[in-house]
Amino acid sequence: MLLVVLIVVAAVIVLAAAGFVLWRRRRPRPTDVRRDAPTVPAPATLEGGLARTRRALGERLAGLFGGRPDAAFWSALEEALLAADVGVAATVGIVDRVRARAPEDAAAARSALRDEVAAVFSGRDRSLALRGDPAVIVVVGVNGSGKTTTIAKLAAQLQGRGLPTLLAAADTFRDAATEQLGVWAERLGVDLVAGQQGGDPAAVAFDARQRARARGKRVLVVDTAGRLHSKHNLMEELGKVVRVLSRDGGEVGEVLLVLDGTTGQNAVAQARAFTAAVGVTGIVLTKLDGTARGGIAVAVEGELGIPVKLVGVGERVEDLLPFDPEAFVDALLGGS
Ligand SMILES: Nc1nc2c(ncn2[C@@H]2O[C@H](COP(=O)(O)OP(=O)(O)OP(=O)(O)O)[C@@H](O)[C@H]2O)c(=O)[nH]1
Ligand SMILES: [Mg+2]
Repeated sequence: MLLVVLIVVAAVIVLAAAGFVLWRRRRPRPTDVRRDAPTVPAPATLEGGLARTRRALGERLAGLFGGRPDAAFWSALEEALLAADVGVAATVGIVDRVRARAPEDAAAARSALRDEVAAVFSGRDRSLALRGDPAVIVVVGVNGSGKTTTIAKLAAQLQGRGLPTLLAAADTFRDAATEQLGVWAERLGVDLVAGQQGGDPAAVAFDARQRARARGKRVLVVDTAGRLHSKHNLMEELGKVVRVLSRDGGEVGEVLLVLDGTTGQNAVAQARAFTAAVGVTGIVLTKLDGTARGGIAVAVEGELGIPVKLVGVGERVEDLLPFDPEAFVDALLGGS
């Protein structure tokens, strides 16, 4: 009897061991898992974001810079810059200055062009002004330009720099605007203050600043409702938001205007109107990834003298980059 029990126990042990070995063999090894896993998304780059613009402009310029800088060359260069949305005023100015240098050949013209485009961006501070307690950033722009998405990206960067940030959902106009920012806030682990639908955006912003102070936040970022730059009363409402935040020992360090990079020359008109109404301190150019006309950065900064501070090159939270003029000119025209 004892012998039978021993045989059964031994058989169970052998079977269990065989089963374990088989199970280990079938289980994917860590290396297999890594090979099958989706690849980590590549970090966003200005060069990547401007790929379409570079292709379109590059094609035109490549043909051009093979020849001599004669009259046909100068008008073709103007056309190429206009097609990339550099704008009439900036294009005429740049081409005149390149021409005045009397380049002897196409290579010299190309290098002069690079210098003159870079000169449009020179001498401006592109860092975010984070003065005040808390530092206040008000984000404005027309409908759908990318304000809320930019705010989410920006909040992630600020918190990543160790600056506790509070978001104010002062878009009390559009249905679901607060929810949209709320989803981002939850995903990023950033605090949010919201008001009532249809409420006064200036009151929401003021209340948010009190709470930011009470909670020891370093930065308050205020989302506002998209508005047509030609609607006087809506621009007035925005003026009130900025005025209220400047009271009571407060200061608005940045009014960031978000411009959709695919809009074309209308972006310049938007920049003019928002600057007149609320004193824009910096431009965020979004959706550069979706356009072959990234030259709009030259038009806006060249005509208004307001620094482009950030660029959006995609919909992911990491797709917001500081605007680096040198990298921009290289990406636009190819390295010299
Ligand atoms: N491809 C691309 N899409 C972007 C970028 N920035 C924003 N978007 C998209 O643009 C659309 C509008 O973005 P929102 O952030 O809602 O724009 P908004 O200005 O807050 O819109 P309103 O509040 O309605 O005025 C969304 O689908 C975003 O994902 C960008 O840099 N690249
Ligand atoms: Mg929005």
